[in-house]
Amino acid sequence: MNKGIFITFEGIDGCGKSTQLNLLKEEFDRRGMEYIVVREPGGTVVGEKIRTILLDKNNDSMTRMAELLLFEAARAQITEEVILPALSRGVNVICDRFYDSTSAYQGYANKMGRDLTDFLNLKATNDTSPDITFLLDIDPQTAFKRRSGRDGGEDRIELQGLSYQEKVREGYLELARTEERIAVIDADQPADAIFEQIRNRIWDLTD
Ligand code: Z5A
Repeated sequence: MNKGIFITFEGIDGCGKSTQLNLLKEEFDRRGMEYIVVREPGGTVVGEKIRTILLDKNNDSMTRMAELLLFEAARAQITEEVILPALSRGVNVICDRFYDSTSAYQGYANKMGRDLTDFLNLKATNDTSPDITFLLDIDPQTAFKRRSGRDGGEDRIELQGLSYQEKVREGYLELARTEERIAVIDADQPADAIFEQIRNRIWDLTD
C-alpha cells in the first residue's frame, strides 16, 4: 500500500491557512481521496489540553523554554497517535501548522536557536517530515487587518504584536531558503488564485 501524502500549511497568524485548507478538503472530497485534517497544537485529547495552556493569555509568566517544550509535547502526541498511523494506512494528512512553526516562532522570533528547535523537532516527530509545505507569505499588517473582524479577541501569542509577526515571517523565509519541500506562496492574492497554485503543486506530487 502506498503511504499517504503529508501536507502542511504554515505562515504568520491570519495568513489564510484555514481558508486554503478548507478549499483543499473540498478538492479531495470531489476526487474521492481519503484524508484527515489536524491542527497544531492540538488534534488529540492531550494536545488540545496543551493548546489551552499555550494560548491562554493569563499564562503571561510562561518561560520561552516551557513554551517550546509544550509545543513539542503536543507534537510528539499527535505524530505518534494520529499522523503516522494515518500515513501508514495510505490516508493523506493535511496539517494546519507543524514543526516549521516552532522553527519560525520559537527558534527564530523567540531566539531559542535553530540547533535546539531542529533537534527537538526531530525527536518529537521521530524524523517525520512533510512531503510538501505551503508557506503562505504575507505582510503582518495585511494579515492583522484580515484577523481584526474575528470574534474571541487575541490569544497569548497574537498579543505579541506586529513586530513579532515580522520576525516570525523572516524566520519562515529563512527556513524556506534551505528546505526544498517548502513552497512559498504569495498570500496577498484572492483565495482562489492562491488555491490554484496549491492544487497544481499537489497534483505534481501525486503524478
Ligand atoms: N505556534 C507556535 O508558536 N509554535 C508552534 O510550534 C505552533 C504554533 C504549532 C496557534 O494559533 C498559535 O500557536 C499561532 C502560532 C503558535 N500563533 N498565534 N496566535 P491558531 O491555530 O489559533 O491560529 P493560527 O494558526 O495563527 O491561524 P488563524 O489565526 O486562525 O489564521 P489562518 O488560519 O492563517 O487564516 P484564516 O482563518 O484562513 O484567514 C484569516 C482571515 O482572512 C479570515 O477572515 C479569512 O476569511 C480571511 N482571508 C483568508 N484568505 C484570504 C484572502 N486570500 N484574501 C482576503 N481575505 C482572506
